[in-house]
Amino acid sequence: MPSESPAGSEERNHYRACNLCEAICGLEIRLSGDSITAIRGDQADPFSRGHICAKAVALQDVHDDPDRLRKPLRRRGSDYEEIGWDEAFDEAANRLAEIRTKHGRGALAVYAGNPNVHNWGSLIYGPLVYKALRPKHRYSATSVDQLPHHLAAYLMFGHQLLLPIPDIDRTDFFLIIGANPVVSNGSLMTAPDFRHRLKAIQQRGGKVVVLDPRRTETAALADAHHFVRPGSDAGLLAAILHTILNEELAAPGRLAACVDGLADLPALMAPFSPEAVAASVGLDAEAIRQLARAFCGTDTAVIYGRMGVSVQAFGGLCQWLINLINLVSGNFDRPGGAMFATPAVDILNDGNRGGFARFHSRVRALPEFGGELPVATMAEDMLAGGEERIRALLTVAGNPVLSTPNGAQLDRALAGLDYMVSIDIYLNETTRHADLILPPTSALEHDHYDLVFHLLAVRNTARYSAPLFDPAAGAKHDWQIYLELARRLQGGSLVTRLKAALTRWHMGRVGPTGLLDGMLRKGAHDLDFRRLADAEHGIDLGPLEPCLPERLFTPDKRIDLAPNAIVSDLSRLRGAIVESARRAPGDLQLISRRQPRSNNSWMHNAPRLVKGKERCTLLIHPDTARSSGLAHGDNAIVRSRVGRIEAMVEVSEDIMPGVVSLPHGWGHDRPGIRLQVASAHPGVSINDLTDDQAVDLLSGNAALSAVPVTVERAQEEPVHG
Ligand SMILES: Nc1nc2c(c(=O)[nH]1)N[C@H]1C(S)=C(S)[C@@H](COP(=O)(O)OP(=O)(O)OC[C@H]3O[C@@H](n4cnc5c(=O)[nH]c(N)nc54)[C@H](O)[C@@H]3O)O[C@H]1N2
Ligand SMILES: Nc1nc2c(c(=O)[nH]1)N[C@H]1C(S)=C(S)[C@@H](COP(=O)(O)OP(=O)(O)OC[C@H]3O[C@@H](n4cnc5c(=O)[nH]c(N)nc54)[C@H](O)[C@@H]3O)O[C@H]1N2
Ligand code: SF4
Ligand SMILES: [Mo]
Repeated sequence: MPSESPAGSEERNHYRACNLCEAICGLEIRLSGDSITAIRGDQADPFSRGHICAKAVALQDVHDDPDRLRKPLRRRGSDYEEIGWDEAFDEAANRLAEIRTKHGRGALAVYAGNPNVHNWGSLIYGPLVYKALRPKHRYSATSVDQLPHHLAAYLMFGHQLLLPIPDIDRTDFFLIIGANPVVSNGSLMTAPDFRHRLKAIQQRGGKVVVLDPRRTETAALADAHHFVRPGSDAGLLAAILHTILNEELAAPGRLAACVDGLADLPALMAPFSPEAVAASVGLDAEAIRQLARAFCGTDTAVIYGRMGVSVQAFGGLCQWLINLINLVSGNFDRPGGAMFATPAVDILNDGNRGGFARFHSRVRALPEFGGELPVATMAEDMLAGGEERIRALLTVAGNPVLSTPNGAQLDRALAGLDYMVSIDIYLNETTRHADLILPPTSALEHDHYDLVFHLLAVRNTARYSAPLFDPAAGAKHDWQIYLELARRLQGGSLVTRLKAALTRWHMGRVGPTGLLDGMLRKGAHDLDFRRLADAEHGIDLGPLEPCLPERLFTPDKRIDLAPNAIVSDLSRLRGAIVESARRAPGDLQLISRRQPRSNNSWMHNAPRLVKGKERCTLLIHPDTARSSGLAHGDNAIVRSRVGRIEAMVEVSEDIMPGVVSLPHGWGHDRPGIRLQVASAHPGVSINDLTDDQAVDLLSGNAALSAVPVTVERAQEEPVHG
């Protein structure tokens, strides 16, 4: 209930879901008049139960940020001028259409970044622009992230979004490989308050085991942690499966009746005995066997792997093997194993099911997935001459200069484009190359429903967030920007244009809010907009439930355990295991890390999140530091095939010898950006070291992990620190 404060301004609470990460925590935002006085966890949210992290308060900082763009900006020479919306829409559409007419669709590209997935306006209305513009080159942050998960899901279950979620609230054995949910708050596993969920596993007598080249914040809470060599996981996972099959621990249960290829697995795994992979992984064969036995010896168990086993040279094989281990051990579509959510709005039926290798990238011929090309090829497809060279780019909520491999090369490529438009709230490392920036409203100025994360959640829940503030005068939501651009860009026959106009008219009239009611009514939980909106803390819809084979999207409702495209990649893995034996003891590998007060590249302009000691440090084991002539606090030069950076050394036993780690999302020292706070805490970009040529050849995902680097002591004093 609103109450009067002593000053007389009305005090009230507003409840909403946080849109910053996949945990979608419920927030209680305290207001006095129109000012936010506190942001806390919403204790009454049935899913997040009051949990929030340090980033939530920065929603206010972003909203109030004087650097956040509020009007369209047009470049004039090296500066920008504010212009009106209509002029901006006309100019953007005219220039893009002009380039399309002159050079064809091959000259156009779109890059969509991560916050799109956290913004339902973008998710629903973005496709209108893509359809109207019809760029030949589409990219997104997916191919520096979870692409292998989609590939495995598409080839095995028939839909790229039918992603298995670890049922952590009921499992007895949680095996985590290449993920750090205590810091990331979970990914492709929406699990707010992960820390307590992990502790609950232990309190009911279960075990948590972490496999990671760093003893992470998650590993520190686990029952066991093993260091594994970066990039060696596919071999390790294959050896676990090998053990399960060889020791007759397999028990796929009910699902045996709807899988194909089970009988092929022993032969496929034969080359990957624990002995064959042990040296490359850095774990002895007996330890690998024990892991497999412990996994199968528990009532319920689930293995879950994220970024560390996705953004690497064998990401596709890793995600396939993870699914197989869960399936073959009988921990699939069963409480305590890997399951599927039943969201109140099911985007699977209408969504893009996937599609693989129907066309290829221009220079390197890497395969598309779901209509998108691997972003590791974007810069070369701008730089290399010839037909279909990319000349114009639209970026939406993305910062690929900092987030994609060989960012410095992309930086140069963007500078050479004929035209670039960005839909973004900041003038940052990427958008500084735009001729035009179209800034949408802040997250607190629009309403929200998580179309994606309820689908990826460890429990079925639903939550609608009303807008907190009215949009600033003249401001436009992301979805309104898309509608305006789509209207101006739509081509095709008269019939196509009329159909598109009708769709836009309807979608423009009702907005995402108006579409939600219909989506809820079609869903499995028989909800409607009113009921959902009235439940301001969200609605609990119960635990995950078994749903196979009905939920499968394969035409025969069967799971393909051994898709040809994936199986044929096993020979590349065999080669890499042999090759790894030739690695010299002094060879170093670089990996990334996430930090509690960072959110990819775009929240370093929030003063509360960047204050304190330098965080963009190079983590290195004491033995490696010694043999490299480095000491704690030194400034180190790190070199890779593509670049060189300098960072302060942080010596730590928590990282594997021979491995070094830098956080990602930093590097705010590029000229021309308008991020006052971030510029004062620039750090360096790890993606000036990661290699655009290093990809998972199967999926096309960037291999951001296990980058070969050298380190040495810089002569000068540290630049940051
Ligand atoms: N080396 C290395 N690289 C990585 C990773 C790593 O672990 N290591 N992680 C990868 C992963 S998982 C991801 S998801 C990518 C992220 O890659 P990107 O999505 O390219 O980068 P972000 O840093 O998320 O940038 C988001 C952009 O969206 C803008 N923005 C924020 N909110 C909104 C909004 O509501 N509307 C609009 N229009 N714009 C908005 C921000 O200003 C910013 O420019 O980075 C990847 N890169
Ligand atoms: N605080 C915070 N939270 C975030 C984000 C953020 O930037 N900051 N970003 C959000 C986004 S977009 C995403 S996708 C999620 C990601 O969520 P996670 O995947 O949980 O996060 P990461 O920290 O990237 O975890 C990857 C782990 O893999 C390890 N690793 C690296 N290379 C290898 C390898 O070769 N093998 C193995 N086994 N492990 C390896 C790393 O040491 C790290 O611990 O986090 C989300 N949440
Ligand atoms: S964990 Fe994620 S969703 Fe929860 S408060 Fe932090 S940033 Fe927001
Ligand atoms: Mo991500």
